Amino acid sequence: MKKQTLHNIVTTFKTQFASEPTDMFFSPGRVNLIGEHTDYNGGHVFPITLTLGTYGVAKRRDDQLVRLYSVNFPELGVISFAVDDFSKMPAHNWVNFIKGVLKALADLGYVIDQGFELVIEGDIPIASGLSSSASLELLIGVVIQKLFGLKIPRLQLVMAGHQAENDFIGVKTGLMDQFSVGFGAPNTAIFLDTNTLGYRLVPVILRNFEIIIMNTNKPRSLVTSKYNERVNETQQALTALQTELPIKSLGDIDAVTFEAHQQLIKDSTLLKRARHAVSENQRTIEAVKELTHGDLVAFGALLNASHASLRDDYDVTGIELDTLVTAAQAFPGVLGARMTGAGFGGCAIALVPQQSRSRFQEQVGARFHEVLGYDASFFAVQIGPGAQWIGAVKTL
Ligand code: GAF
Repeated sequence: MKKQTLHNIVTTFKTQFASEPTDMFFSPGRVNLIGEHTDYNGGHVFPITLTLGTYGVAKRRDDQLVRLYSVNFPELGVISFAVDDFSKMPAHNWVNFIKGVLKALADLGYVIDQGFELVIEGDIPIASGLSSSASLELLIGVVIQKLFGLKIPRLQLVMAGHQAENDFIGVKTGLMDQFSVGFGAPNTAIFLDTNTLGYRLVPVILRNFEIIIMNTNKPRSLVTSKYNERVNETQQALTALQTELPIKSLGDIDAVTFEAHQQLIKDSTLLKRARHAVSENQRTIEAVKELTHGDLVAFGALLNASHASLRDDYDVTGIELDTLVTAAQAFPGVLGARMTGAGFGGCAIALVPQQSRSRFQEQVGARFHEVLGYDASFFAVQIGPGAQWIGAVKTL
């Protein structure tokens, strides 16, 4: 935990609200190792939670007012609203995620009839595919739980975040991000079956390799419409397959069954989208096996295959991500690289020999600059805990 950030937001809280916060919270970002665009298709995902995330300090109020301030958006100042005001205000930016979760919790029957004050500060690059939004959604979940003494099962907090994203914000995402932020644990990845919600924590042992996140620094424009388009396309492909197969999702079939029935999907674009969803699900299951057996070479090859499928069949990469991934894959000793998250900009990951970190960044960074004319950024992954109450402010 970053003590400096906590000290900073406690001080900001005192300045903005002229009182002391009582409790401190942290909620991480996530990076998905493999299993991309499978979570709304009933497939598997394999994310890890980062030590980067969103910090918050909060205090309950005696009236019904909610007052919020983000160090990342000082230009918005303090935003206030009644705790039962669920109106979406586009100009309020990050606050809509909070309102969405408050509404979802109210829909679940949790009565929150008192307000609170909250200051947050995040160190996840925003709109970079590292789930700054799920981080915020789960942060407010743990804040509410603690401040109002509510016993909310973790899965309900996850569902509330998911509902906020889907119904309030309007991106028809799967459950991966909120689930990962809610259930993440240090040094492990979450192997989640989005069909059953069964999951297993898998130790991430990379020996003398490390995962480097490569940020294109390209804000993900049009991500909502393009993302929802992919959701729609895979649903149409599923409907075509269901005319002969008794399946509920694309995650229910393997590659062999898919090939045997693919002629049911007449449209060539829909066929490619479905092929990605089915093959990526298989790769994810394989990748977890390989990582568990310690075969990092095979694991890395699956990362490469995942990127190719996201580029060629799912069409969610683009020149920025492809440039980074191609340069990373060509770097001596790198075992694999792929885009991560929704795509259309954002971040990629690479499995890099530890001793090559700085040369890797220099070389891949130089290639990116040469092609795109601006800089990418790089950082090594550390796998941290899920969303949590850190403690009372007086213990800081
Ligand atoms: C975004 C979504 F929020 C996730 O649910 C997932 O679909 C991901 O894109 C792509 O794998 O992060």
